[in-house]
Amino acid sequence: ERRAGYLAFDLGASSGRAMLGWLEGPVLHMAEVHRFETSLIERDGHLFWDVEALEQEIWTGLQQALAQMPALRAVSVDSWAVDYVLLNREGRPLRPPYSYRDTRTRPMMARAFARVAPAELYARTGIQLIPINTLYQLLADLEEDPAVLRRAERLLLIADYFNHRLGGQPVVEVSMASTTQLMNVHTRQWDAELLRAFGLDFPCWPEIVPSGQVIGQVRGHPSVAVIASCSHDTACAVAAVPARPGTRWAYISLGTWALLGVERTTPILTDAAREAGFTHEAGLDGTIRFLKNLTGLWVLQECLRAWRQEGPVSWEALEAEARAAPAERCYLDLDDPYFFEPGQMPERIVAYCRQHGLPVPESRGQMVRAILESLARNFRRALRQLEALLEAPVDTLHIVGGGARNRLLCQLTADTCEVRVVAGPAEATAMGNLLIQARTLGDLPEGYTLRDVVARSETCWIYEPHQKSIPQPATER
Ligand code: LFR
Repeated sequence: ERRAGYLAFDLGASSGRAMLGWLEGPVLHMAEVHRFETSLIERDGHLFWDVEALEQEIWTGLQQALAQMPALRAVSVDSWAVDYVLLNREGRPLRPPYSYRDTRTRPMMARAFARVAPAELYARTGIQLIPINTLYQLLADLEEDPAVLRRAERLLLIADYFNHRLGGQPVVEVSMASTTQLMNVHTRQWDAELLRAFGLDFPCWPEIVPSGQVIGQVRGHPSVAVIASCSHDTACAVAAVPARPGTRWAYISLGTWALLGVERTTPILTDAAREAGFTHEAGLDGTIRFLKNLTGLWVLQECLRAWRQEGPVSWEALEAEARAAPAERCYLDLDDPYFFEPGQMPERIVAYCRQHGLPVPESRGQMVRAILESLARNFRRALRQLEALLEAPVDTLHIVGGGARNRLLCQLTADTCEVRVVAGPAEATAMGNLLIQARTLGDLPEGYTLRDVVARSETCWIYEPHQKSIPQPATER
């Protein structure tokens, strides 16, 4: 039995898990109590999330957590962004929510720009112009099924929906709200003029609440608070980057996506920033995540998924093979929409190489190498764009999220970007979620910031460019 603590649900595009956390002085301890798949449903050629199944898993996770920690103090859900659930008057979904990988939004950006010019949209929201945004999904709804929006009592984004199912108020937390591209970057409220301009001024828009707020109690467990930590997973991850004040640091939150950027207090709403695809997402304590969405481990995950259907695959063996494979034979533009949809990834890579006159990878190891090198090159391009926009160099690149465990990728990134990489925590998202809960309840020890606690709780690893030795720990413990 464990002492009092917090429960984070972290829902990712491929899996979700329930993580218990508790503090001993300035050190956060964690234990995973439940893990489950986040299943996509394919129906009539469209992709949906199975929120009913996810909710079941969340209640199961809660039971497991309570069994291990009866004195649980709070719970909070975080998830990927932009996707939303439309609720009827009884608070039930009007339909399963679409996945942002669904192709229905493809023509919608052009439609949107016919109503509001891209420069104006960016000036108001600060959000990058990419088709996954809630805005373009809603425009697709307006065309295909306008009645569903009129019937919707409420629109909640994924994590906010589950916080509500657990017992919290039906609100949207600000880090999540920003990703819709309908929140004003200055006021941090829904942009009423944009809603009108797009014909989206329905009564379904919920209140936007700040990060780190108690929004209710768990149904059936009134002693457990429901907290809106940061509903957006990337906001949790960046809140937990163990950066040292005074360094010029950037981060890559590296999971299915690679979110590369910096934390700021003021926006950079220039044409150059818009054209380079940098966004301004709302973060903890009024911060801004000035970052760019790059494809992360998605293509690799899809290859692994395909190979695992043929038999067991050991990542260790694959990584060793990739290390031994010849370097820099083929560059794949992983941000090409060609790689965006799920399925048949190894075959698609081969076809891509043929089409582009590139040497076709002859083994799984070679394919992994091509993917990782291509990622590192994309990181370099984005990092140089970032430095140009900031008019200042970056001296430390923090890699957080699952990708921090990928040693070959961390070293390739340091080499290719010519920058010191500090890798870890791999569990940044869960740590951010848990520590925002702890802070909300006033449980962080006196004199410690959230980032101080992360730095003391985790061993991170330093990769210098072109180093031949094994990575060194960067620990403050
Ligand atoms: C990462 C992430 C990104 C967001 C993408 C789609 O999990 O939340 O920040 O752009 O998923 O929602």
